[in-house]
Amino acid sequence: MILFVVSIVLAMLAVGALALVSLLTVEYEATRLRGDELQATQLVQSGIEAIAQTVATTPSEQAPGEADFVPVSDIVGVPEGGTVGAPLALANTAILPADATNQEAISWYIKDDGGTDAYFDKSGLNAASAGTVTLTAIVDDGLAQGKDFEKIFTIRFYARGDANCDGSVNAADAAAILRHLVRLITLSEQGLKNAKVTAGDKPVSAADAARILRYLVRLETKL
Ligand SMILES: [Ca+2]
Repeated sequence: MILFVVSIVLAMLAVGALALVSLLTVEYEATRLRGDELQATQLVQSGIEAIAQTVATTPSEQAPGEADFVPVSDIVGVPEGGTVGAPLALANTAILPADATNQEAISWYIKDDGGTDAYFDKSGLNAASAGTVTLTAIVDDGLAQGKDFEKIFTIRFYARGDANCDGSVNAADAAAILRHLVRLITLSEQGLKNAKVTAGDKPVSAADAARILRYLVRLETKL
């Protein structure tokens, strides 16, 4: 009987010891895993920091010379008006800023001739009749390598004889010329160009007013 009791006690002790060992093992394993997890987290964190550091210290990629590139900001000096039959030179246009990297010639295209039958020749822009011409000006690689600068311009062409620039040619234009000559009014720069309907380099005179009147009564077929 005593032996039996001892056996039971021993057995219980053994089971208890086994349970304790199992418990300790589980605890140890859990601690080890937590350690691994912590280590892994630290590794990830240091990796992120290393990448961040690399990004911060690596200069952004630039093509050679790109850092010094000065983009075109504008094209100036484009005339706003012209006279039918008189080529309008675009030679006085300029690219801004003056130190823009790309100072290549400006390419001009007729975007919309506005019914003027406008065309370019070596003298400049020509229009066969009055109206507004829309031009596109392009500087190749003006903004950056492979990126053009582009701007739209409108140029109004006036008929020859339209001294007062009102879009039609009539007796009022002849009168305006005469009034300008006696300094009652001052014709605009464009008006003076339109008013010059006689040949030669002489300034606008009464002969131009007379020619307009002759044209209006069909003594002249064209101005
Ligand atoms: Ca007029």
